Amino acid sequence: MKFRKDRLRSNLVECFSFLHISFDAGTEIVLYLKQFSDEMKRYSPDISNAEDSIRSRFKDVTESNGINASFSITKNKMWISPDQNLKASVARNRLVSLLVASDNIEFWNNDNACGHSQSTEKYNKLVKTIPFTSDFFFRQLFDTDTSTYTYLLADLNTKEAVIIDPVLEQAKRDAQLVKELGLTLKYALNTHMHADHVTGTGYLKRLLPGTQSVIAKFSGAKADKHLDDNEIVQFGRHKIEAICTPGHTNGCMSFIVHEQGLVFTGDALLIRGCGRTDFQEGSAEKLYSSIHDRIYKLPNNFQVYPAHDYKGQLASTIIEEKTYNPRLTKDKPTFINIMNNLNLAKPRYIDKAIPANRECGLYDIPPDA
Ligand SMILES: N[C@@H](CCC(=O)N[C@@H](CS)C(=O)NCC(=O)O)C(=O)O
Ligand SMILES: [Fe+2]
Repeated sequence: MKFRKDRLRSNLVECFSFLHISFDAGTEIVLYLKQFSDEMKRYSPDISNAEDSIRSRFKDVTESNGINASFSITKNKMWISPDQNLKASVARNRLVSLLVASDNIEFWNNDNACGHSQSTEKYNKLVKTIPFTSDFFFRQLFDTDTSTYTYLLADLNTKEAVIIDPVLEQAKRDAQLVKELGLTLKYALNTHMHADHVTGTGYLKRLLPGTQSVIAKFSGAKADKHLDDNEIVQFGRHKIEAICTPGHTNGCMSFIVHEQGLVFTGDALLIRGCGRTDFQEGSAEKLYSSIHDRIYKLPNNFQVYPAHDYKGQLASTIIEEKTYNPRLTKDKPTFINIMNNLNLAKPRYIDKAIPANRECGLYDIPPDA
């Protein structure tokens, strides 16, 4: 059963009170099913068995996302007890964000708003993002020459780390940071085969032996590990889901850390912009679908971390981009027209970067490693 869409509650906390979920002592969450389903029926009168749907869907969503929670259902209440290590606030945000993200439970508001741009106008864009769990490490790094962001993520208990989109010229800096923090670099991931800089992957493999290079199967680049759509990459207990978001290149992927409410969008979705589609296997049409059908299906409060920013912006959220991205608030034909008429100069390092990145950076790396 599909509930109708509610973009009314983009703010997770608001959404939460709307759902009438509240806490008992400890980590227990009580979902007041009766009130919730009454509320649902108010917005969506055709729902007959709202309670059953909510119960079964909630269970599916938590189980398929690896949340250990026990359920007990009384007449009007569903008691959800997440595993003991989960703080109540984290559990609440996580469950609600998963619920909101799920395909089959969508909410509906009374103004019938469902389209991309017009409906978002009414939302609260200032969303509460999901707090990181206490065992999650996140660091954003920057290469000023190519305006590239690199991200270091780690499990603070096991010390296993991954790096996303490292840059050759910054590999020594990144390796030093990994060592100083006492981390072990498991994977160097690339969101795509970059055209504007040489990846630091190959050099990091030398500087930090044991590191494995990772890129999309469809990238056409060599690597130790090739990712398929929806494949999971694990470091410690943390998980990244890789999803295909082609358009800038065929092999572009976005990396999602569901639990922390993060998505690394590479050069698919940039802050108030997007990757160009005029070289490699660029396709404005594919990019439009990747963003609308994949990235925008994430919860509104997920934080967006791109591979580049040329204006000093560090991060965004799904709802901000849905609302303010000047290209992606346009309809598809207009978007395609914009993208096909950007007339950008080719990236300065393209002739060096593409052959090097096809070897995942192992080509011509500095001899002093
Ligand atoms: N001026 C930069 C341009 C880099 C560039 O074209 N970057 C690509 C990503 S590989 C892009 O999509 N840029 C989006 C934009 O410039 O709006 C350079 O020469 O490196
Ligand atoms: Fe790129």
